[in-house]
Order: sequence, then C-alpha cells, then structure tokens
Amino acid sequence: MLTTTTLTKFHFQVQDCHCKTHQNTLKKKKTRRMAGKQPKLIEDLLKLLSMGEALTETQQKTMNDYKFWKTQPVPALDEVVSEEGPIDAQKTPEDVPATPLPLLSEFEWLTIDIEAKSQLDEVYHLLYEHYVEDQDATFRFKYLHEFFKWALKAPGWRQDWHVGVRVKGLGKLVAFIAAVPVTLQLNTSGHVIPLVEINFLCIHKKLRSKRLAPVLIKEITRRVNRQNIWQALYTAGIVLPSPLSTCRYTHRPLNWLKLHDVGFSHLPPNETKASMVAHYTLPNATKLPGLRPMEMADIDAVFDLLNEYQKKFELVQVFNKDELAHWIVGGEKGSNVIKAYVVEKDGKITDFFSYYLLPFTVLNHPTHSELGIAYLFYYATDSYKQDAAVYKKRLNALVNDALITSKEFGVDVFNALTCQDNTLFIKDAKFGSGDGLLNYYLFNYRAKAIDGGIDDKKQAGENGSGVGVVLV
Ligand code: MYA
Ligand code: MIM
Repeated sequence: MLTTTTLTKFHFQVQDCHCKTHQNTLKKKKTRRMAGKQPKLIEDLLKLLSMGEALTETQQKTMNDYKFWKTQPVPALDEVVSEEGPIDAQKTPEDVPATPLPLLSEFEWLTIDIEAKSQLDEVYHLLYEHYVEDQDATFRFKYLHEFFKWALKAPGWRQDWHVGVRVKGLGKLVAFIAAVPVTLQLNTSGHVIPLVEINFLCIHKKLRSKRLAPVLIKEITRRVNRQNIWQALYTAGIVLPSPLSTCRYTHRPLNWLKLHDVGFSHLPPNETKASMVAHYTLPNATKLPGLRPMEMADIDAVFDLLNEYQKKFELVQVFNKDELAHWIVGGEKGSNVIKAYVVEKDGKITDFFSYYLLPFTVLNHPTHSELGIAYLFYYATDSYKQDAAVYKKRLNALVNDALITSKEFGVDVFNALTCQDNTLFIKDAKFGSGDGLLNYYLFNYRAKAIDGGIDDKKQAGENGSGVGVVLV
C-alpha cells in the first residue's frame, strides 16, 4: 500500500535535471510577456465571464508561469505564427542520451509489456483509479484492457514507448505515459509529419503536483527522439502553450433517464422527464439503404473514400492501409472498442462512419457504476462534393444511423467533438454542448491556428472545422 507518509518524503528536485547529458539544447526563445496589456485585463475577464467559463488558475497563467513548458520547443502563448515548421533545428538520434533520465532512488522506470496480462492489468488499475475526470469529479474515464490493446498497438508501436514509473520497494505502478506513431498532414502547407501521439499521461493522485509530469514528458521525448522522431501531437483539457485548435465536446443523449439519474444531464425548466425521453427517442432500425458493418474486405474502398474526403480539412491523419485496418476495423474480434459501418450502393462504398466505445465510471453513485459512451471517430462520404445542403443532409442521415446502431452496445450517450464537419449535424441530430473543451497541441512545430468548430463564445458553430484528426 502506498501511504501518505511514505509519499511525502519523496522530493522531485531531479526532474529539472541540468546535467550535461540530459540538458536540453534548446535555444532559449525570447518570450514576449503580456507587458503593457493591463488595461485589457478587466475587459478580458469580463469576456471570459460572459462565456460562462469558470475563471481557472490556468487561464490566468502567462508564459513565465509555465516553469516547465517555457523550456520546451512549443510556441509561446502570444506568439503569432507566420512561418510553419519545426521549432528546434533537426538533431540526430546520436545527440540524444541513450539512457533514461535519472529518477529519485525510491522510483524506477518500467517499460510496460502490455502483451503481458499482469502488466496491462497494472496500467488498467492505475488509470481506473487516477485518470481523467470531469470538472466536478462525478465521472472518470474507464479504459478497458481491449481498448489499450487497440490504442497502444497501432502499426509501428514500440514497447519502450509504454513508459511506467514504479515505487521500488512496493513495486507499485504510480505513473504512466504512452506514445504511438502516426503520420499527420497539414493541408495548408502540404507538410507531411511523421510523429507520435502522446496519450494516457497519468500520475497517482498521491504523487500529484510534485513535478513528476515534466520528467515523464522528457523521458518519452528522449525515447521518441532516439527513433529519429521530433514532433508530437497531443490533446488536453487544460490550456498550455499553445493550442493549435480548440474543440468542444457535444453530447447526444440516448438513455436520458439514466443520464439524469447520474448527474450527466439536467432537466431544463419547462420540461418534464417524459418530454425529455420523448425528445431523444430514436427508431430501432437504421434508415440508410445499404448500411452494414464494415469488414476487412472493405478496406481498399474505405481507404480511397477517406483519403479523398480528408482533403477538406487542414490537419489530418494520413493512413496507409495497415493503419486504416487497425484504427477502423482493428479491435479484437468480438470486443466492444471500435465499430465501423459502410453504406454500399450498387457494389460501391459511398459512405462510412466509425465510433469507439469508452465508458465513464460513475463515481459515488448508489445504483449506477458505469455510463456507456460512444465517441464519433472517422467518417467519410462521397456526397461532400455535391451541393452543401445535400452534403449536410447526408451527414445527418449517417449520424442518425450511427446513433441507432450504437444502442445495441449499451451506449447511454453518444459524444462528438466540434471537429471535422460535425457542426453540420450537431444541432439537427440533437447533440447539446458539453462542459468540456479539448485543446490540440503540436510539440516542436509551429503552425497557424486551426478552426476547431467553435465560435468566439466557445460554443459549437455551424460551419465545420479544419480539424480532421481525432485522438482516443
Ligand atoms: S492528456 C491527459 C492527462 N491526464 C490527466 O489529466 C489524468 C489526471 N491527472 C494526472 O494524472 C496529473 O494531474 C497529470 C499532471 C499527470 C496530468 N499535459 O507533475 P506535476 C504540466 C501536459 O507537478 P501533476 C494526455 O495524456 C503543468 O502545466 N502538461 O503535475 C496528453 C506543469 O507544467 P508548467 C501538463 O498534476 C499528455 C507540470 O505539468 C498536463 O502531478 C501530453 C506540473 O507537473 C497535461 N495534461 O501531473 C503530454 N497536466 O509548470 C505532453 C499538467 O510548465 C506531451 N501539465 O505549467 C509532449 C510531447 C512529448 C513527446 C515529444 C516527442 C518528439
Ligand atoms: C480522453 N482523449 C482524451 N484525452 C486526450 C484524448 C485526455 C483528456 C482530455 C481532456 C478531457 C478532460 C475531461 C473530460 C474529457 C476530456 C471529461 C469531461 O469533462 N467530459 C465532459 C462531459 O462529459 C465533456 O463535455 N460533460 C458532461 C456534460 O457536459 C457531464 C457534465 C457533468 C458535470 N461536470 N453533460 C451535459 C449533457 C447535456 C448537454 C445538452 C444536451 C443534453 C445533454
């Protein structure tokens, strides 16, 4: 057992290691402070308040307050990007230390073998207890074993990119971070960037605020750099230097009564429970002729359809066929992780959509312990080159059928971000704004801001977005 007394004696001074081998050779960028902007402060505060957003500590942080992030190759908060490209000049893997960063003697690095059930179990338990929660700690993400196998074993995955920290004496896993390789394309410049997605950063609740996160981030950076990869894509709810884009979560209730019971949705004034249930009721059968579950045999057709469709967004993930097979059809047989459907007309695949299943643990509730949640993932349709109204109607029809198919997997709420062209159906398909935002970040790359589908009040817009990449 990890006790508070054991933990308080740990100090984390070594994390900002300045020894020669581990020193970052970053050129110290001059960061323009918010100097001379004081009169705007009240105006800004009022603006934030009018958005209905809580004024968090994070939003008040300026570049200098980011003691770790200001040392990293990321754009400064108030930086205006004119030229897109890497921030740190290319190094070679030989410039990168071959051995892990030092940790305090109480801890040790641990490369997790997620193919070993017991080690996957450890990751599962750490995240089950300590991973991301909603703003008022009512829910926590519940990533299942099958989900990790899918999310962490994408083509090109490496075991040493599944990084853990454990307490030596106790053997207990107390922190985790992971990288998986993907290829991104910025359609603004046409730049293709082989990079990693960083995800599942998690530190045991009793070890928080001790500057361990920067150590994990620097260690995964080292391991990725050793493979000659110098950029990363990641998302977070908090504001860091500097978001490339920001999306909002939206939610389409399927099982409104349960959502209400657990505090996920509230009863609006002038409505009754019965009227809410009626409002969200869906037919049992899908409507699109030719809709069926996607099979491996559809990969070639979906590959062409998706690659063509993705050109309409500014930031996209480039899939080769192996990657597409993995990310869209690749869950283990019979597992409830990723679902994909195609529409086939006269032997031709005209549309496809996919969603992944990721429940919430309901914290401290007498009767419910879990919420079934689907997240819209990649989709494509050949109707996008037609009239805007035709395209919009088609997206609505696809999403409506996606909602209907998800009912059989115990989904209580279907979530979608404001990315892709989701804002074209969000209103009509009865998705409502959530209280969560998602910021997209690039590491060691300057790029111009991308429209995340939200307006200046940070609410879902109606004109689509430039973001064509979805993380899990
Ligand atoms: S996002 C999901 C993150 N996980 C959670 O939210 C789970 C619950 N929370 C926790 O486990 C902890 O609170 C975490 C922070 C681990 C988040 N991304 O150790 P600390 C900065 C980046 O004292 P703790 C995901 O997985 C913070 O601003 N930085 O803090 C993507 C401060 O720096 P600065 C973050 O609360 C992750 C410093 O850490 C985040 O104990 C992408 C404080 O450290 C965050 N989510 O631990 C990671 N949260 O002083 C970046 C806090 O400067 C990858 N911080 O403000 C970068 C690319 C690397 C690869 C490059 C390859 C080329
Ligand atoms: C997961 N993928 C992930 N990451 C990276 C990539 C890591 C985390 C990224 C940031 C983050 C943090 C926290 C959450 C998501 C993402 C959980 C969260 O806060 N989710 C919100 C939510 O579910 C997203 O909006 N909110 C619900 C909500 O808004 C519940 C709120 C309870 C109170 N806090 N419900 C309202 C539904 C209602 C809307 C109107 C119509 C009817 C339904």
